[in-house]
Amino acid sequence: MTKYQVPKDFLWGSASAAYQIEGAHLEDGKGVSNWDEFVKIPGKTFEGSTGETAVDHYHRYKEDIKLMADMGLKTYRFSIAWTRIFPTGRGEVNKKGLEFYQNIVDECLKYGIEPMITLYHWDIPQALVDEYGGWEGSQVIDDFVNYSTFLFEQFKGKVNYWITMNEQNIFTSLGWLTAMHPPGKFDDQKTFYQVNHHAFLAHAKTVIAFKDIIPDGQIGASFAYSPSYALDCNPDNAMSKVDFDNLKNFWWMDVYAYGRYPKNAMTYLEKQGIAPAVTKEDESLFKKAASLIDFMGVNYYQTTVCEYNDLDGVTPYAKMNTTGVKGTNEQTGIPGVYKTANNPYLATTDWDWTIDPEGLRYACKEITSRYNLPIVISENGLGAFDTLESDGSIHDPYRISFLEEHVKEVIKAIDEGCDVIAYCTWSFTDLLSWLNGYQKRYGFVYVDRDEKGGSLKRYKKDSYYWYEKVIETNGTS
Ligand code: BGP
Repeated sequence: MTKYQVPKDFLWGSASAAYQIEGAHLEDGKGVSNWDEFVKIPGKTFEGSTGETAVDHYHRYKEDIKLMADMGLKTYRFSIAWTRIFPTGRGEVNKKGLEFYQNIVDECLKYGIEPMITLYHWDIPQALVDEYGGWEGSQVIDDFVNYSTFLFEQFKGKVNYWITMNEQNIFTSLGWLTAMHPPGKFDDQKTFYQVNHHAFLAHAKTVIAFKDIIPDGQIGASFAYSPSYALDCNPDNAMSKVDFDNLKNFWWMDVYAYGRYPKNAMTYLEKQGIAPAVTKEDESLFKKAASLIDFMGVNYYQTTVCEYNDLDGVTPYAKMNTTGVKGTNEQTGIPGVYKTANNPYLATTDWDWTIDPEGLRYACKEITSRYNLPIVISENGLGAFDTLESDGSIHDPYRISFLEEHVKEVIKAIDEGCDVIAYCTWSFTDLLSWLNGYQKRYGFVYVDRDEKGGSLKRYKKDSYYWYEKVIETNGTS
């Protein structure tokens, strides 16, 4: 593929999340999560799609992991549903739930696949939401640490790679600003920042506890990183990029990696009266955790173009294209700070996401120069409509070329000094897209189902064979 060298032990992988893949939403003692409840609200998901059955990974995990093994996958990133372990958030362990994840880990290890566990991929026990508002209550910090340390004890010696939070920036923005994720709150900025502060503390205390239990293990958080470009060299537009980065990127990454909030962003929030309350003890926990993390997890899908926003009415609450009808996304922004713009140089997907492979190298270089940390690319992929042919084949050249271009940029980033240790595509099998239903497909393996259901039979797409070759040749073909 390229002349650059990928380290021998590079982790070529794929990722998933419990609610999007497992199904069996109330089976074997599992408790109710915020998502189990949220999807019942009419109009919240695409055509009312839910993860009740999802793609039935709960019952078909052996078949799915065998497909991974046949492909040669080096790592499988998956999340644990908190409600399978502690159905109401804490207390007695649900043995069957724990057994399910033990089986997944053992199945991976059997084939030499490195398991990579995400502790929180957006499904909090509903009981904790009812009790103290979930992430809104500071009690969540100890409950999360209790849940995480229990898992560290269970899996030490078997699982080396751990991710505390998946896309804290996304689940909090969609949950407390745009009302598109649970708890479905709109424009609640003060709570948004407080919720984030709780999540940062939960992350920090978890990282500190981890190092006591699995000192040789690797831990980090996965951030949805959308690197930004200024629209042009107009100083107002250039400044809007700086402000965007401080408020929308570094607000999270600086806490993970430096253990502090970016000062300019904090000053802005203080002026708005929406800054979180930060104690001296919080600051020292952040600092300690930042000194202990092993990598920055990056979920990369697209870049953002920033333009100065002269109070023209573009708000953070723009409509998102959740239907796959091109051209239905609205620009977003913060009045007086920035607004987003289309990138005239780049094509977009059917869901209006810009396709920017070079942006991934840009992300890696920015992280390397700013934080000098190893990088786990924990998600990257193309959501598309796929067609199952009558002979059982799925021809997805668009996915192959999307991934190929991104992989090339990862390899170039390595060549330019970035310590990228893993690349996980989103996703291995098709699965539920939170807001876009089952029609938006990401997998190497097609699952025969739509919003209403289906046979759930698995079929290899052309991209499956392409990635198999990439892994086999360690990125050289
Ligand atoms: C990330 C999430 C994943 C996954 C992916 C694709 O934000 O971590 O869970 O959903 O994006 O997004 P979508 O399903 O909206 O296309």
